[in-house]
Amino acid sequence: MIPIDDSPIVRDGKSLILAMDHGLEHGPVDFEEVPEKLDPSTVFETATHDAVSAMAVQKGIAEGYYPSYEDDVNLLLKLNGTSNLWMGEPDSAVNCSVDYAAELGADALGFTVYGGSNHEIEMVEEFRDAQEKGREYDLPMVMWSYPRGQGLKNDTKPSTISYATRLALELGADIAKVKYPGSPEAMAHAVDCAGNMKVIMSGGSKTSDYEFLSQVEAVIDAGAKGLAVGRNVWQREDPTRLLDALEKVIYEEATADAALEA
Ligand code: FBP
Repeated sequence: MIPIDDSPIVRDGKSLILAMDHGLEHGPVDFEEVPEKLDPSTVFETATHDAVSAMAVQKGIAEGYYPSYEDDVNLLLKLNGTSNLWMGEPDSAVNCSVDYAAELGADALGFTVYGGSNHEIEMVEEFRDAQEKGREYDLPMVMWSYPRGQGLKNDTKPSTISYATRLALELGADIAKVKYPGSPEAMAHAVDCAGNMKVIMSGGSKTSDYEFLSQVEAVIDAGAKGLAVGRNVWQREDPTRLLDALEKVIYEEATADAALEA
């Protein structure tokens, strides 16, 4: 296992990863209400906030924009991804090699595994290659551990999320990013199932400041080590205000109320 606490993508044992791979995963629809965010530079600017420990992007965005931000932003290169145009059983094409991610200046790697998909076997084999190659560069691996497919589509039930964290531990992830399983108790169990591997919560679609911060507070209380978030930050008119509050809730373990009052 990589000494993950020494990684630049971890601050005081926690991480706040700003994700912006939505143009591939969901399509331009996620930018309809914030068309200015179609320009990736605007989100890289947001990622310069101290609360953000890494920005997760696909290869093309890294190639085109990261050179201007490499002094101020840590790069998490997402190695696979798939579009919403794909209608088949959940799968994710490997779009970037570990060698090329390292060449682009990556500080960490990201990889989706859809446990339960008909493509699980191939995805896990691809994950194996990326994880082992990443070890040669000391690049930590963040698994987007999203069981889905067949009878499991978009499943967030507690037993599934616990399986997602355990699967990530056993396959050699350094951090597992999972959906919220519906309650702090369920998140605490998912964290227990992960052993000494860090679990972070996936952001989800935009909610109110209070609702979102309260959920983050609850998962931090449950032992999660942070967040990988996209829309809940960059779809906001003032992402900095929310990042100021997230910094308090995640790294200082403040309550949502206290973070919003400050
Ligand atoms: P959000 O916080 O906006 O949900 O982003 C996190 C993320 O994992 C992104 O990296 C990715 O584009 C998206 O969610 C995928 O979510 P889903 O597969 O559920 O549509």
